[in-house]
Amino acid sequence: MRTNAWNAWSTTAALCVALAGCWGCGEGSGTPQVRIDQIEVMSIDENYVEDPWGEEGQPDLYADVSVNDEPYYTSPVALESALPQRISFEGLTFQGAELDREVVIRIFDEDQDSLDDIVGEVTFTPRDLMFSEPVRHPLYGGYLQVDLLLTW
Ligand SMILES: [Ca+2]
Ligand SMILES: [Ca+2]
Repeated sequence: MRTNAWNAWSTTAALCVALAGCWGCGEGSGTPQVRIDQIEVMSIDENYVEDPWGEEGQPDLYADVSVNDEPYYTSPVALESALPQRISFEGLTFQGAELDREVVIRIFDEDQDSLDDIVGEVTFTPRDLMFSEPVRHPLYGGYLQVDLLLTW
């Protein structure tokens, strides 16, 4: 009888361990985060050019991301951009406290022979996206429209 009781106890214990293990797994894969694979620049103010000689050809767009005014990420440059222009964000993620901070995306035109021109900026708070989990989320800043392309 003692053996049976012991078996029953150890079976229960094993079950508890299995359930606890399962909960652990769920937590691990469900880390709350917002992940941006790419952005798509949909429209810009054509009069952004700051250089007196104007821009030759198409702008060379890239994005500079900051969180609470701290530099966070700089994207690759899309040379000779034609709108709508996709720019890789390489799966940029926001987690933890970052979810509630203000994220600013500034779009620049890279210039080899002068300072890069600022095209415009958009802002968002990552947590605002977590309720609806959109695959595409448009952001507006004046004439600028930048769509976030997200993975959940
Ligand atoms: Ca340029
Ligand atoms: Ca310039």
